[in-house]
Amino acid sequence: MANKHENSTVIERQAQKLKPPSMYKVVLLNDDYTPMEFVVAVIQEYFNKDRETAMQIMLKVHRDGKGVCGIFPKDIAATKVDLVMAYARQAGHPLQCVMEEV
Ligand code: TYC
Repeated sequence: MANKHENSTVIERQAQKLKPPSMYKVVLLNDDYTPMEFVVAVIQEYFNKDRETAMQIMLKVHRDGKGVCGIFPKDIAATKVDLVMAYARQAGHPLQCVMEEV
């Protein structure tokens, strides 16, 4: 902030107040129609999980209704959601993918 006083200008140091960017969980939701194998493939391909981890996440979603596939900065999370939703629609499945602020 510039502070004018008797022909002199003092530039005061701004307090450091930047927060680290918010992170977002990318979450898959359960439904009754999307094949388990499709969900496992999605988790492997879009979230870089091995087959065993992808199977565990899929089964957690199937049992509990939702499950976290990864945690990312906002723009990356939004892109993952868009890509997964587009892939599911193109394949004709009602799979839902959403993001939640951590
Ligand atoms: N419930 C689905 C079935 O029995 C499988 C499924 C798992 C669907 C995870 C969506 O996010 C999901 N075929």
